[in-house]
Amino acid sequence: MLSDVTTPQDLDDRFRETLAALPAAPQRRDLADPVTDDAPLTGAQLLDLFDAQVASRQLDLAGRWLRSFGEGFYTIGSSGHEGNAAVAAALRPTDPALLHYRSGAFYCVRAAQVAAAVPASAADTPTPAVDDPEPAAEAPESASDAEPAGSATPTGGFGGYAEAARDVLRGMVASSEEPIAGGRHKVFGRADLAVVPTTSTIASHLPRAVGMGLAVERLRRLDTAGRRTGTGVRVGSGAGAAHVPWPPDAIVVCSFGDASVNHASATAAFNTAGWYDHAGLRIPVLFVCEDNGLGISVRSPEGWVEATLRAKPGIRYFSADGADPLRAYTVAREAAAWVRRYRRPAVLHLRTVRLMGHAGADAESAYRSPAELAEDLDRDPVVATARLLVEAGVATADELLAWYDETGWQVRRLAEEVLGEPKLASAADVVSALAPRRPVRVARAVADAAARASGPGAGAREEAFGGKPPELVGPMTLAQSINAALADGLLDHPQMAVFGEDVAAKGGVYGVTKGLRDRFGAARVFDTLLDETSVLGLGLGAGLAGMLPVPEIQYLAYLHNAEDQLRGEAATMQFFSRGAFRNPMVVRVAGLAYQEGFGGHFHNDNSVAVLRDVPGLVVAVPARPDDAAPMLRTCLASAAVDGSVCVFLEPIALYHTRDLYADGDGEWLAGYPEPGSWVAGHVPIGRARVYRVGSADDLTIITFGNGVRMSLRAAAVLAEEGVGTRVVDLRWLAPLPVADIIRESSATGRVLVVDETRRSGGVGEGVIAALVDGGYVGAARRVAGVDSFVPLGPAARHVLVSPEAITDGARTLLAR
Ligand SMILES: Cc1ncc(C[n+]2csc(CCOP(=O)(O)OP(=O)(O)O)c2C)c(N)n1
Repeated sequence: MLSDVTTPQDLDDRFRETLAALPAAPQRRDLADPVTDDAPLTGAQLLDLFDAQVASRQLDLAGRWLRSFGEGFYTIGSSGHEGNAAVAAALRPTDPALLHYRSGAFYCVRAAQVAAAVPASAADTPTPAVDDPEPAAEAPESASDAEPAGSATPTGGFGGYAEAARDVLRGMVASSEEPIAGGRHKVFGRADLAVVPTTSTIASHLPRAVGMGLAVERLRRLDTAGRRTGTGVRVGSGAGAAHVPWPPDAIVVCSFGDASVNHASATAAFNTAGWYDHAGLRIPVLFVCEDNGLGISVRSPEGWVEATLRAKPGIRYFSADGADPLRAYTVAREAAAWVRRYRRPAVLHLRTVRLMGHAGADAESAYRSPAELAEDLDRDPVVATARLLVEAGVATADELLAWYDETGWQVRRLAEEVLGEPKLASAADVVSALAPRRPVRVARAVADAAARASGPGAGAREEAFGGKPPELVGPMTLAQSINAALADGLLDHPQMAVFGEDVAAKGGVYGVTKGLRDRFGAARVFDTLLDETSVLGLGLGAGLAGMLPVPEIQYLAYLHNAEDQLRGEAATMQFFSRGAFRNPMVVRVAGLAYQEGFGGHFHNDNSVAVLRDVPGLVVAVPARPDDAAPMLRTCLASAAVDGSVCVFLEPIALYHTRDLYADGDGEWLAGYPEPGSWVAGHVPIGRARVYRVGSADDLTIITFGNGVRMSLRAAAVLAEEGVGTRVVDLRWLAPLPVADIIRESSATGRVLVVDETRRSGGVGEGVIAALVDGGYVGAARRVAGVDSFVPLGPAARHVLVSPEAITDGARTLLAR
């Protein structure tokens, strides 16, 4: 009897009752024959899809069972969505997939495909969609119309799914042996399956999928000289070479729910895919919307999902009912073939139901009627596949039920096995995968880059700089130095690309990227559309595909509306994949205040709190031109070597600053180091710079960014009063140079923290905390920005740290 909540028992009972009542077919059908006369699948292939669906269903039931005695920690399941098995079967196992948490059957099929290493099938025949429109662009010649693909070919019963089931169960019990996240989260992911883990944040993986599509296509086009290795492709040579993990004609697939369609990240991704398509760029992404009509308890208004998905410019719409496996397979195959052939984005709208609620603790009765729940049960896709198999004479109901029970038994046996496996045992275990740091290798990479720049790459370098390398140009500003270092980076890393709003044609709002497009071409230096979520998403996907992305966020204030792409996506990739996947990137951000006479808060934003607490993120703030170039080199090397995600926060107000103490002194300019001195001038992550003024014995000022220049000026005033100061430029806000902070503070016993960010949540809080934690026992004070947004015009001075506040703070400290 159905209760007003669909329980695992209800689902199981209904399955048995329905199957038991199915009339037997008059005769058996040969497994090698199509299921019906015009079916795209043989009996064996459909049986195999059924097996994957049953495995997924039994995993959901096992998840609830594990939870019931406190051994399982995750009950969001795929029940009702098992139609997605047909989508997996329509793709190649080498197509990178970013999966919704309800794509369990997809995952099972993919794992079985790879386990069986199926050689060939009908799954990917080149036929374009039946109602294929005229292609708007050339169909790429190498779209491998006759390539083999994974399929629903039988994989040998549950054995084909045992590995997938074990993976999923390990995720549920948070086993440290889970293959991708190692117990850090329950995700679908495995590098050998080309399944990239996604987070639980709705739709946040979609901008990345678009970025992957862009990168896959771009690298396919670069792969002109047949430089393939294995299933992937190697592009470039030397240290900058990228191993692209997917074949050149791969397409990217990402799945998500119907409510997710409305999320800003999703709309950003659809828009960006459409925008590029409109502009003639190819993005081979298949969006799969698994539409169960609900987002937890909120209904998608009738017809809305179809209306909105159909209306996405540049994205071709396909739809199918997940409870009709043959049709779902046919349409998924058409959609995949269309994307693969034309390298253009499409969306597959897969109608599903949701069985057993949103998750284990969800009491559906609060918002759904018993009649509605019963209707969903009638559309159970696993029952639908079983019905088809029985009606076609492929199997009897008894055989399917026996198989269902056998699978259930095997899944629970595996569950019992894995629940005894070790969990992550310590904080060190948990963070071990977060963000590897190998400073010696990074230093070596910088040395190698220097050797190339002065050796084999010297000619290309000279040419790229128009015959005059930057070290011969004379003293440079911060902006010029960053520009030259970007050029050196582009020369040394063939996979590096610089992109963002206005970076190419204009060369950046402040001219920092000026001339780079002319020198390195529009494929490597390009303008993006105006959407920071997508700018970062492009970086995320490009990094994953083997590129070295250097996206620019035009102003710090505008990073905040896209911040999840950095925090939730970029910074977690190694954490949730134990380094199997990485998204190296160096995000350049123009920021901080003190732009005299320009803008208010939005162009003078001084909030970095949101970056400082992102685990593993590197945050660099170069204050001087002679730090900017080596720090940028370090960030690029660290991204290449360790997959680091770096934010390179550039103080706008210092971009074009020339003088330090007096007009015309040119003391804020610096020459660009020639490659021969890059090793000696290497700046490791987390090392500060110390300026000694006078005796340097009386006071330590700890600061960064604009504070460095103001503090040096203040130190000069104090020197006239006989006070010796050491000014410590942190250079790195994350990780903070703790050892340098403690050492330089202890040397004087008096510390003034000059923090241009806000008093609350600002950098100074971290410095003071580091002093306390490090056992510093001297005096300390802090001057910091007021807890306010920065107002327009001269009023800004009321809330920002001033040179006077620094000297006043210093005198108060010295008077103690
Ligand atoms: C950005 C974000 N906001 C809220 C949530 C909480 N949440 C988890 S699942 C969910 C509903 C998603 O519905 P849908 O996209 O239709 O997928 P379904 O669960 O129905 O398959 C919500 C709101 C989240 N995970 N991420």
